[in-house]
Amino acid sequence: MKKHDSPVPLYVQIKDYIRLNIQNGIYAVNERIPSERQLAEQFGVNRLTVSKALSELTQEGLIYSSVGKGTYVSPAKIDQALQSLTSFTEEMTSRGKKASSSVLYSGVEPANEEVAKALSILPGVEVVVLHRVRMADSMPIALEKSHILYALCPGILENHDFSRESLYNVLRKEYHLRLTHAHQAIEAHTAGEDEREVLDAGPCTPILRITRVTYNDNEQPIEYVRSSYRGDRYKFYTVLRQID
Ligand code: 16G
Repeated sequence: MKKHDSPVPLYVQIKDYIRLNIQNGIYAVNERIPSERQLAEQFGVNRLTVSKALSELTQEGLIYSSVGKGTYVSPAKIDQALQSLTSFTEEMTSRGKKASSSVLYSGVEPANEEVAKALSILPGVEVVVLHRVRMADSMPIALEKSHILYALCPGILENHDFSRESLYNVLRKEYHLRLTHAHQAIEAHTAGEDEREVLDAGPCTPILRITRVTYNDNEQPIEYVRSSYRGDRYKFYTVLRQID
């Protein structure tokens, strides 16, 4: 099975083997995979090599370990197509998951330089700030820090409970704001201290940091959001077509 003369390092071969077994359903979701010792015997390698393979697969979110109990196959990542402007609630609902949030902070503040630039306003102008941990079926998925020009949605924090309500829904239905398009950037990082704490992540957990500015049909910026998504639980995909 393993090829000692292959240019592909042994731990990578073991990773590929486990990944393939997961993809083919041979190792099923939430089921235990062979132990480090069994894999080491099967591949004729030392346990350190297997341990390296398992630790990288853990970081990639394919498997997880339970102390003293073994290593298990993770549930599939939640994936989001980068094509349409959707809210977290819409994304989760369309997958049959229940969206909820834990509100870490909410308030009205003067915009700092960064927020002012993103929203095309002057620093010091009042913005609504909302920090939420977003959850799918009670599992923490992302930390989102949203900023919206206060003048566009006065009273929003007093009248709504964003631990259960959708921000986009309120902005659209109550404040009649048309959210038509967004500019979004995605960068990879490992979890920082605040992300580790609120997302229940480890120091090596991959994080997708996203910044989004959402506009109305007059090109007016409506919201500026900085999010941190757990890269081991979430993935973004896009369809690419050849330009004629
Ligand atoms: C999504 C958006 C975020 C928006 C939120 C509203 C990304 C990366 N971000 O999470 O910008 O504020 O949805 O969600 O997709 P809500 O309507 O469920 O509160």
